[in-house]
Amino acid sequence: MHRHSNVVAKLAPGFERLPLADAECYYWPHFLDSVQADRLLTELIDTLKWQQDNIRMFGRSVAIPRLQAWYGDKGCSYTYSGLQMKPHAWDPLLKDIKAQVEHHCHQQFNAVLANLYRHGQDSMGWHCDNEPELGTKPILASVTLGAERRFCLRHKGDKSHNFELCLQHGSLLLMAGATQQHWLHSIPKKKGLQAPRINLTFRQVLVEKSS
Ligand SMILES: O=C(O)CCC(=O)C(=O)O
Ligand SMILES: [Mn+2]
Repeated sequence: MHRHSNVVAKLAPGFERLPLADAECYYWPHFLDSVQADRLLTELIDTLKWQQDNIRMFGRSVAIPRLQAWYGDKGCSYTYSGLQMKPHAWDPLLKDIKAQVEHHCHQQFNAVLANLYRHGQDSMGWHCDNEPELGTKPILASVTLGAERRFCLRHKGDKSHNFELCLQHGSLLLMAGATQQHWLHSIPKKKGLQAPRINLTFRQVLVEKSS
């Protein structure tokens, strides 16, 4: 193990590394041009199979504050907070973006979680993406479309150690290395915001041999 080497060795020049200890995160603000980003936002809002999911919290069923949709290769099921998601077959638009992301990140992905934040009251709480299906040191590529929202990061060991950035329309954020091991992330609510935002997190899910 080369402790200080980067997991993501070859990256397109548009990426800039975020100044985070114990993490490997890269941000590309203008990954998609604004024409493509505008078109994708409108089309994905209309065409993806958005659903309102509930999770169990303290023994009660609670509606999560956003809509979501899970797409991927056959067998790429995903479980989080007791919610098992079976993938929809790839949508052509998602497949296109996936190819673009893979090309620039030199990584392969077999599934994507699409989140629709309908307005500023939709959000995502503090979490890390460390589900067993993702393996150790998962690489996640996150494309943002629509309204700008704060993406907050907090170190698990030292809570005073935090960082945030504003994820722009058409941007790409890559999380790799030990990021999920050492950091939590969240999308807080934004007062007064009416405009929607879509986030697509491409993931490589380990497929069970038996499935
Ligand atoms: O909406 C975002 O930018 C974050 C989404 C996220 O963290 C996730 O889907 O796990
Ligand atoms: Mn996440």
